[in-house]
Parts: sequence; C-alpha cells; structure tokens
Amino acid sequence: MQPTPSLDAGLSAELRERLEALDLWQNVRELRDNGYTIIQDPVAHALTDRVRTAVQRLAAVSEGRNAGRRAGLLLGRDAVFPEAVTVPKLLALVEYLLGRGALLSQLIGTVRRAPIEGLALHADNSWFPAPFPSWEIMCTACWVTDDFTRENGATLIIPGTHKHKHHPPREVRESLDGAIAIEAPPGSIALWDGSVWHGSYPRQTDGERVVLHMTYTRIGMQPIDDYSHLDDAWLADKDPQLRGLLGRDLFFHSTTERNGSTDFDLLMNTYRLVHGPQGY
Ligand SMILES: O=C(O)CCC(=O)C(=O)O
Ligand SMILES: [Fe+2]
Repeated sequence: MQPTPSLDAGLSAELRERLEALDLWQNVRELRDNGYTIIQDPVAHALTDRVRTAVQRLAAVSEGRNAGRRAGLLLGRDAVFPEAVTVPKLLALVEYLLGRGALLSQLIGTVRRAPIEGLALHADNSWFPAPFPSWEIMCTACWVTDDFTRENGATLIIPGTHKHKHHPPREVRESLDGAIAIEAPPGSIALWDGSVWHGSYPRQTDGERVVLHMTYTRIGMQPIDDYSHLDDAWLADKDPQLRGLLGRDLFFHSTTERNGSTDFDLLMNTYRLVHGPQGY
C-alpha cells in the first residue's frame, strides 16, 4: 500500500497560496480521498441564474438512449459561458488535479425531465484505455442550477473508486454498490476527477434538471471541443486566462514544411506554462 500523500505534496508555492487564500484545503482533501468535491464560490452563485437560462434557451431535443435536451460547443454561444469556465475556486482545483496550463476540453448543457432513466456508471476517462495513470488526465465540473437530490436525478457517485484506476467492472455497473447521491443546492459546482465511478439517478420529480458540464484536460491532451472559430477579436475583452484554457499559445501543430521545426517562441511559452515563470 502506498502511504497517503500529504495534501500539498508536489504543489507549487503559488498554487498552495491560492488554495489557502480561497479556503480550498477541505475540497483538496475530498478530491484526494473521495475523487470528488462540491465547490461553493460566490462568483458561481452570482452567475447561476444566467447559466440555467442560457442552457435552457440553447438546449435542443436530442435523440437516443439518454434522451433529453442538450446543447454543445457552448463557449461562444452566450456571454455567461466564458465567465463560467473561469470561476476562481474551480480553476484552482482544476490546477490541483491537472497541473499548470490545463485546457478546457468540453462544454455541454443538459436538460433532463421525468420520466428519464439515469446515466450508466462510468469514469470520465472514457477515451483512455485502462490502466489509468496515477495522475489525473482530465476532470469534470457540473454546475448545479436546481436542487441536486436523489429524487431530482442527482449525479450518483461511488466515493473512493478513483483509486482503482480502471473503468468500472460490469458487476459494479449493475449493483451500484456503495453509490450515493451528490446532494447540493443551486449554485454549487460538483467537481470530480476522470477516474471516479459515477452516473446519475433517474429523475422522479416535476420540472427540469439543468446542468452545465465543464470538462478540463491536462496540457498535452486532446480537447474534445474545437473552439478555433473563436478568434483573437472574440478573446480581446475576455478574462486573459481563456487564452490558456483554449491552448492558444502552445507549440503543438506549429511545425511547417518550410520551418522544419516547431515555433521557438511558442515552444518556450509552452515550457513556461508547464514549469512556471521561473522554470524548473
Ligand atoms: O449528469 C450527471 O449527473 C452526470 C453527468 C456525467 O457523467 C458527466 O458530466 O461526466
Ligand atoms: Fe461522467
């Protein structure tokens, strides 16, 4: 058995200070021990009504097993989304899980109404074959815009299963042994790593369950959404952290037949993003 790592093992001084200032050590402990946590950030609470309305407005009927309404590729589709993906407590915990320079991977909205079946148990590392590495590849944050309770179709999760480092086996997918509901009021952001096993309960109550799902991935991985249509003019009046979240100044794909190599300035910028301004 590996000893339980200390909470701040391997974290940069800058991140430790940010986690301290934002009062996030309990959330860090929960991520380490359970694979998920619930974030209460005043910035998120202030945006929640706009997040809910925007997802409801944009969500269209989708076909298939998990029928319900969905909206995708959301970042440029309402002014609230660029604000939503940079909530300070969320970004600090994303850095705790994924390291410096993490990328936005996917932004979708879902609207679920009874009767609707729950989501099957899975780990979000869906695009990565097991075994999962000891570090997290990606993480998912779900913005709760109405009460998350079991009857309302909350996310279900099996705490601690991120330590198995593989996809959930069939027996557990069927038994849901150890599953609990993530109970949380509107304005909460439930954050889990890519390894923990989760799904959702069927919704049994009236009204709409509206969730914004925000996925981030470690630098060097392939994001799911392609936001290349959001240009520098779109970015100009946004939080500068968005450039980083969109991987705008990375050296990937910079080799051409002409230059025969990667772009040196972008390469150095990528190094700084990964290793911090002082290098390593
Ligand atoms: O909708 C839910 O409760 C869970 C969705 C989910 O599995 C995810 O966003 O990764
Ligand atoms: Fe998931």
